[in-house]
Amino acid sequence: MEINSSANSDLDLSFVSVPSTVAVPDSMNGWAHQFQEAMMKYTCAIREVKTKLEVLNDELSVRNQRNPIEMIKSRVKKPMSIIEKLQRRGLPVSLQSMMENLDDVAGVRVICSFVDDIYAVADMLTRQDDVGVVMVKDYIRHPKDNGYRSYHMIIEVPVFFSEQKQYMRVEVQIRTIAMDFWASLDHELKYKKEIPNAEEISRELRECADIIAGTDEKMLAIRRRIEGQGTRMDRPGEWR
Ligand code: 0O2
Repeated sequence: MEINSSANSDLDLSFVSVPSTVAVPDSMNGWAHQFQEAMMKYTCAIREVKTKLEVLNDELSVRNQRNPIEMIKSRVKKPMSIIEKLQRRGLPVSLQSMMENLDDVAGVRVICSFVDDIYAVADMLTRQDDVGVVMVKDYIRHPKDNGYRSYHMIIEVPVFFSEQKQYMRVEVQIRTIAMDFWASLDHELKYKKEIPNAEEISRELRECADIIAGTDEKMLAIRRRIEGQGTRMDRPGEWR
């Protein structure tokens, strides 16, 4: 009998994007220390959520011989993006304002193979009694006009620090590999200042988003047909 001692080996790919030194903008000088502490707390919240997801993935991969999660990425929002978002929303630029108003300072992105895995992971997370769901945006059933698809959740998790328990908000984005590929390219293009033929590119990206959605649907249907014939997919995509 073979026992997989490292059911979660695929998630070795996961990483937390936290810079070791954070460049603090001048406007934040007065509260640099508190800011650093807040970022540490958000990083801990990310770790809590990642552990929950890794546990779910381990359990399901042993039970179903299939990993629902391909990869987990995470990041704490960069100080300049925090300031930009607060200013764009006409909110005060302060630590308190950030903690009260921004739900995506801590972000976890979960990349799944199939669309049904997305809903299964979201459901399992929602059912955990220490997870509070603050908001859900289903951009898969209701894609954005530009074609963006992903399942977004704002959740609140308790984090136990030395002196107190603090509820921290984390944005969890769950999407398929294909949706992630599309969103990465879209994101990259958004940050390019001068794009020639921007309108045509947007139209083509929209077309790609629809093709990708169709492919995701087909892949799921194929998997279900294979499973329906009693053949279990033996860790698809695993490099053996
Ligand atoms: P980053 O660098 O990923 O953190 P907002 O648009 O942020 O003011 P809201 O309600 O927070 O308002 O936005 P929403 O719709 O919940 O989406 C927030 C995040 O989803 C974005 O974060 C992106 O990560 C992702 N997202 C949403 N729409 C798109 C899209 O059209 N294309 C791509 N590639 N990603 C999208 P940030 O803060 O924009 O950026």
